[in-house]
Amino acid sequence: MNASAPMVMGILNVTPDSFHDGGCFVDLDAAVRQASAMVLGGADWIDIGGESTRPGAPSVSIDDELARVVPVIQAVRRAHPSLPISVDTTKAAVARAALAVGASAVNDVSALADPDLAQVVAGAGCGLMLMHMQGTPRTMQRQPHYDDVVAEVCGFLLERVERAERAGIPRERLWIDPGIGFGKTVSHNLALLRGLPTLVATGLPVLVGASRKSFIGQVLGLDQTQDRLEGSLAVASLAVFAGAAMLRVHDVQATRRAVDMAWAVRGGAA
Ligand code: PMM
Repeated sequence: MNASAPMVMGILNVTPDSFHDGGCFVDLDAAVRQASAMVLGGADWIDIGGESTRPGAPSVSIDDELARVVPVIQAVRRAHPSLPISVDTTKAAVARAALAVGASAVNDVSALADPDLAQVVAGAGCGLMLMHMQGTPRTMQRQPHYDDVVAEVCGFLLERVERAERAGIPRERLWIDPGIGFGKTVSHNLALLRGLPTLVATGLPVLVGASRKSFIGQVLGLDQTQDRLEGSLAVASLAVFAGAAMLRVHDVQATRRAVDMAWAVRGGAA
């Protein structure tokens, strides 16, 4: 069980096409202002990404991704010298450049699909978030299938944890994430949220990213991502109750309050 209150990771997508905030923070000043607002709202981490992973999204070249994320990480680091910053990338070259300008961890939604990424993380001595995905963003929502979604996602993540450890990344620097919305139907997502205690029981810190995702829209009948705050807060609160260690969210201040309240009801780590 976590010893301290769960953390809140604020999302900063510097992409033209992310599903909720695409295009909002492409400008450098706007990105830094948003990071500062999230810190003020109670963010423990800021996750900076330059490649949209929404279903069907086209892939982005290394050069384009570097041009998007490196200046933003540099500027956010300058404004917040001790803020934990993760770079949301699947590419070793992008991770290397991001770490060189001040990122503190790599958030890899492909969980080491790039064989060089583990070496980069091991060499930098930084943290690594490993997320489960079935397929690729281009194909993942076509016909996701599992016999036992919780067992399969947990087994996959433990295999990737082993791969990371073999590459020289100590377990203490790893996070696992069920990958809500990545190759999952609504019922797979709900089953994974109900099954979070299975992931928590691994002893690894569990990161959950459900903020404003489409399964919330499908459950509540809300097409617009702008209308999904309450659903997101409900999921965040329940994830905290189940033992999640960090929530990756768009709405930092609201989530911070929901998380702290859920944590108090849970009785802290007790
Ligand atoms: N979701 C998105 C992107 N990166 N990283 C982790 N670890 N977990 C997630 O659930 C996750 C992620 C997609 O959402 P976005 O477009 O809002 O960034």
